[in-house]
Amino acid sequence: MNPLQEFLTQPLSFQGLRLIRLDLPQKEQFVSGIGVRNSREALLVVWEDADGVSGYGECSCRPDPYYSDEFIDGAIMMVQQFIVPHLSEIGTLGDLMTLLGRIRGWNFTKAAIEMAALDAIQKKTKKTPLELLDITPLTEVPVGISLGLYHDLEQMKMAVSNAISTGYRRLKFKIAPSVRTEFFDAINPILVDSKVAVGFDANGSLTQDHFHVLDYFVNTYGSMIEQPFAPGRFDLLLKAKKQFPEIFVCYDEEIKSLGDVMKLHHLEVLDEVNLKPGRVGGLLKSMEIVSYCRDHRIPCWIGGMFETGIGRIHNLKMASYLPNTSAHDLSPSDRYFLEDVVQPGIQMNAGFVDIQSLDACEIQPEIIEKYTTQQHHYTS
Ligand code: OSB
Ligand code: MG
Repeated sequence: MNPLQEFLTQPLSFQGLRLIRLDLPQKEQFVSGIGVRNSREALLVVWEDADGVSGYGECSCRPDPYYSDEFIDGAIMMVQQFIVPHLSEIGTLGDLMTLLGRIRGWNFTKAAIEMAALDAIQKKTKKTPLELLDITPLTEVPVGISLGLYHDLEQMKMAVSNAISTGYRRLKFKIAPSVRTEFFDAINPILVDSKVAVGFDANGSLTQDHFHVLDYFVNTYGSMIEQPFAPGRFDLLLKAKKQFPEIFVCYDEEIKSLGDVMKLHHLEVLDEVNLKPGRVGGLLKSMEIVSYCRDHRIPCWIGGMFETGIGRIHNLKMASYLPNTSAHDLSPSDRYFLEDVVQPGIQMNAGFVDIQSLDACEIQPEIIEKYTTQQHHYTS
């Protein structure tokens, strides 16, 4: 039996499943090609096993379908109608993976259930499938920040100098057709001086009419451009690669499976992967992508969805198994929320999160309760 097959035989019992919807106030408004956000609606999943152990997961899709086709109300309905009715039949982790594997799509939802179940297993056995990657994990994970679109230059300058002085290893700027390139002309000296790595994320907002935007960022910075076009527009990717041979393209929304990674790789348009474990259906699926990227020397880093501390800690642990990455979009808690659901919040020191320090971050039921807007409990 291969090691993963063996891991799937781990016993997993089902007693109850809780879905908890929260609305967490953000520290600051965040604007991107997707929309404007002032608070993070989040969906927590708690797996309760027959021995009274609770595993925590998070479904990190947005409340609306503007990043992916999943959205929170849909996720709740998916769990209620197609997952909960079968949970009593589960005896092993493999049984759960079979149940989830039958469902097409709904990756964030499936990932959250898997995350909660794996958390329960880890609490009992101290085992994580990540160990099967045969990689010595990092003790400190390098972190980058994702900065929104700015409509005020002074505000943008302030955000950039704060991010640099906080120690972030990479600054990723949201871009869109409406982006003010003259703002970038103005901050360029600050970026050059700081020598910090930069990247640009269009969230799929550019079309054939916006090649001048690409031209500006490729020629000014020669840096990574994340998801320039809508997923599936390989024609535009091929055209951009031809027109700007030095362009370095990273994919986010485009990649929902290992097959998507392979297709882009075979098309020779894949320079880098932003891996969001939720977007590809969970940790086990992410591990296949991590292995493929390692075998083919494709840079791969972990992206974020403004998760609460619960999802972010799981993502940071995954990131520790990517030893050659310059930065992940996994900022500390105080970057996002007035109050995170884990306390102390996730801390960053000089641009790194210490993995061991995460053991001190405890889930706070009273903070969860304070921000809960909706709750469901299903029992066997
Ligand atoms: O495109 O990476 C993205 C957040 C929500 C949806 C899409 C994206 C993002 C981010 C957030 O950029 C990064 C983070 O969590 O720090
Ligand atoms: Mg992105």
